[in-house]
Amino acid sequence: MARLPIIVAPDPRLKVKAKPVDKVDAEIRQLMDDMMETMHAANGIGLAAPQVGVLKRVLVMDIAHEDEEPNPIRMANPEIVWASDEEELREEGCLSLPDQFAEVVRPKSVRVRYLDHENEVREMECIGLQAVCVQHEMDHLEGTLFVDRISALKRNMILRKLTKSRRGKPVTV
Ligand code: GNR
Ligand code: NI
Repeated sequence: MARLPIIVAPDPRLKVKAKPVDKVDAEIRQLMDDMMETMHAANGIGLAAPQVGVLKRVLVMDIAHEDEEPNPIRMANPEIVWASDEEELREEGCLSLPDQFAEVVRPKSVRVRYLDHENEVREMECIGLQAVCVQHEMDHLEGTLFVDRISALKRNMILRKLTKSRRGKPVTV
């Protein structure tokens, strides 16, 4: 297991569409495990491979609280096969946009088809925070950040803050 550096916006690697995996083999399983460790260490509830510089359609999630049993979920090539018409507004954050938050509208629940860590096809219905999280992570696989789903005014405020806070610090690769 290894912790991987998380890329912070603005960075061109966060804007690229990630490529599907052929199959979930030992290498992808290792990536999933490293991402899970990285996510837990950063106190995140989700992490997509592009955030650690790997442009593959892989994500991990765990929305369990610290005082609950962990519920780690690993997905490759996720697809939304159904989304509710009903939408919900929720505040989102992102490990690639540290300390920035905004309200985003998304379908309230979604059904996702994916390959699990054993390369088995699975489906999972996500509601509440898990629905928000899986859609947020799948956006990363398209090169989309939550700020791309809010007004240009709010987006530019957030991106300006991040550029400022980065000034004078070395760029992490
Ligand atoms: O840790 C995270 N919390 C979070 C809160 C609300 C909506 C989405 C998220 S995902 C985020 C981790 C992250 O950046 N995943 O890509
Ligand atoms: Ni994110």
